[in-house]
Amino acid sequence: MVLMSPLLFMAMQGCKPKGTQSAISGDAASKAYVAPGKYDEFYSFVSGGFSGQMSVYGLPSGRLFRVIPVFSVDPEKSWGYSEETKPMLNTSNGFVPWDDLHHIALSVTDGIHDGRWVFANANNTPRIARIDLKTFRTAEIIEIPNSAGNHSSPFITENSEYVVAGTRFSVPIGDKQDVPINTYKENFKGTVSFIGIDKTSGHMNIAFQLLLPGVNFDLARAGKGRSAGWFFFSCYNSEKANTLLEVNASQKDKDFIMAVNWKKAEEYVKAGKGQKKVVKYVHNTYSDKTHSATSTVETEVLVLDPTEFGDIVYFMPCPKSPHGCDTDPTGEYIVGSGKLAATIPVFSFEKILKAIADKNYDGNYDGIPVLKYEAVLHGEVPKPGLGPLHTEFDGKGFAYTSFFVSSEIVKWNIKELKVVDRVPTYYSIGHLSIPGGPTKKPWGKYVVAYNKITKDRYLPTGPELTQSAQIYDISGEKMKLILDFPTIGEPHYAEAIPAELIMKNSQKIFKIEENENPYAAKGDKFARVERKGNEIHVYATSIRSHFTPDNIEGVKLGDVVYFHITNLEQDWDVPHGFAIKGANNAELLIMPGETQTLKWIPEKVGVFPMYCTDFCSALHQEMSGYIRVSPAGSNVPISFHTGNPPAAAPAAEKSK
Ligand code: K7E
Ligand code: CUA
Repeated sequence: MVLMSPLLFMAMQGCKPKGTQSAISGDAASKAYVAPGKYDEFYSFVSGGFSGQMSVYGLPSGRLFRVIPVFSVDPEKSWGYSEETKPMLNTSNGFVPWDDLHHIALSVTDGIHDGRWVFANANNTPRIARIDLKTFRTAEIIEIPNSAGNHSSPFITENSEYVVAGTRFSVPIGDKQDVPINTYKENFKGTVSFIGIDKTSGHMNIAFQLLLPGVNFDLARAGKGRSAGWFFFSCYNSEKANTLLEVNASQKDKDFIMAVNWKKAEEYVKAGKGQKKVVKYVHNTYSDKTHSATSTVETEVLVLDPTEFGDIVYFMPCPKSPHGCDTDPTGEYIVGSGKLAATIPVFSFEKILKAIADKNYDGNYDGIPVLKYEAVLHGEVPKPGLGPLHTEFDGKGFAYTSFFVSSEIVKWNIKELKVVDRVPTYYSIGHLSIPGGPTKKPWGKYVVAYNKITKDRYLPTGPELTQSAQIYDISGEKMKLILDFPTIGEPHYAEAIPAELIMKNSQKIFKIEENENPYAAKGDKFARVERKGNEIHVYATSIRSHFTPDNIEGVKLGDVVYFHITNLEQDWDVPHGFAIKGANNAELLIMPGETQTLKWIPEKVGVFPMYCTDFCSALHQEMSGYIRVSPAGSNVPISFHTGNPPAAAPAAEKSK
């Protein structure tokens, strides 16, 4: 029988704070009020967890603006349903229309948000996505080979040189894949991948991977300022357990924070070091010119084994099963949040450098030097709370740590390691987010709690409840709760950025003359229907309030019909939709100047209505048409029109 410590038991359960009614004081709520027609001060990008999506809210109002499909399909926008977007969800395991999205990383220049892209991770089938903030659409997805449970990801370097992706689960790597699970200790390895980002286009490529001991990598942060050439990763399961991890990976008093000198690793890569390993992974990009995605199979990745170099990777002991690993705005302090620890250890970058220079080691772990805990420690925050998870910063010398078990946010002074304030959260907070909190220049003002448990906070909706987020004003000395707002599930990390950094670049339309989709009809006169064997290609246009063509005949059972719809509008906020009765995929939602394609395989003989699904004008209900499907072998010729029918309708046909 396995005994469990009371702390471990509570860590699993979470616990309710005393006095569950919210303590909203005075006019606090007015701080979250954004009057009708007024804009929010910040955009907040919130991970969607097991929905595979990302959602966009305004702060401080908590209003929902957009749900962006990332690793998910979305019938509203036809993401993953239209022929143009399907390749975005291609992987080495085929089409994967779901994932578990935990973390957000906004692009930065000189450590400050620049509003260009937001990156997100897929845990389950390891991938990183880049979303273009001009269009709020997923522009690129790259699969991460030699990884399993891509949790420690994506985290970004000070000038967006790299996003990193660390594997949560260690796995057998290389040719020998079919091994007994109980050979974990000899055969299982961890990796972290450094994914290069092109400065202008944002395009990603896997620059190199580090081959590492078989621990679980949990979270990470890049250094800043003086520590900008370094990366820090939290690791648990240094026990290398492969079964009943809740007990077997909680044995040691300390696990590790791993410090990586990525500038050094980069030098070795430039000098031609490392080994190219053959491995298949998929890389998908979406073009706003062709309005379609391309999926490419990559076959090679460069792997560095840090034990061959000795000066890339170091382990720092960290109590106990660390989850969050966060660097303060100066880059000097690294905060480890041991979810089973009773303190918060804070490491000093200066001391890390000194300990390395002095070779102040406490032996090694699988050939990687372990730095002495006391030598690298700035200090511990004593008795801060129970179950620390994540830390953000306000840029005024304070850190804010979330505590899952004691269900609170604790504000503490980084230099003096003193707790200065604490507020309860409802309930069991996971991540927290301060606008600019992970950057060199936090914008501050608010901290948002993303809670793991909702219980009695909202009207019940059956067994599954909405998700519970809470906004606190942090402009004064004391944190003040100003708003509860529900979110779509399940939020983990979020990042918020001043609205003007994104608004100024927001795209309104796609220029029709720049549309390079090979199936575009850039004007009514190009609208047509063509047969190629059993494929019917409908090149249609949409404009308020009709389709051209809107009457189509000559389709037969056994045909595959492709509706290529080009929206000719050139005004902001005039999408047209397209749907056809019996289609077993989704509608299309086509932005001004864009072309999208719906594949339809008719299963029945008859006449099928099609219509615009987006209320676009006073005559939106009139925006419709018909397509006729005849039996296989019928002699109905292809014909199409809008308005006046063709002069000569086939005579043989009329008598039928
Ligand atoms: Cu703490 Cu996956 Cu970032 Cu959730 S993780 S809370
Ligand atoms: Cu177009 Cu409604």
